[in-house]
Amino acid sequence: MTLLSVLHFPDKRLRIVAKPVNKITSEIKQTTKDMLETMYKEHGIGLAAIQVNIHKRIIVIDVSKEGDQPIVLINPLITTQSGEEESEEGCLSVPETKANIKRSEFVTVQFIDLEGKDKEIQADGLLAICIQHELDHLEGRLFIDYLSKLKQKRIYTRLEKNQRINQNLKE
Ligand code: GNR
Ligand code: NI
Repeated sequence: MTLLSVLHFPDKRLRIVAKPVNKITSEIKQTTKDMLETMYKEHGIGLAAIQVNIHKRIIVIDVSKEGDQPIVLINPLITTQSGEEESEEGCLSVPETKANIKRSEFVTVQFIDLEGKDKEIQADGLLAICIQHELDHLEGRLFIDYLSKLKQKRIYTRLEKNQRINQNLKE
């Protein structure tokens, strides 16, 4: 078991477009375990591999109250979406920031599971929102990209300093 460290905006590595997984190797399985452990430890409901500096199309999600219903999605693709709803989002990669974001209300997502089998989930509510938030990460997108330039600038100014301090601590 390994806790992974989560990249924080404005780290440019959060903008890298993730590559598909070709084969479910033991390394991929280990990565998903480490991601789940990291997500639970950070009290997140989802985590995309890019957030832990792994640029592959892997997502883990658990929106259950007890945190006992992990979902692993590999190479996920939204095939249908409908409706619209706005809700408050946060992101482990954008600390201390919340914003209302409009998303589709219902989504269907196709993916492969850890056995390499094709799967499909139909989601609504928080799961649907989380799936869309995580799929954005795979394209190098963050929820704050939907905000006005002014709001983005304020968030940047607030977080850029921390990022610099953290960088210096590592060196
Ligand atoms: O923990 C998280 N909570 C959350 C709340 C509303 C909408 C999306 C999310 S995902 C976020 C974890 C995270 O950053 N995943 O990428
Ligand atoms: Ni996020």
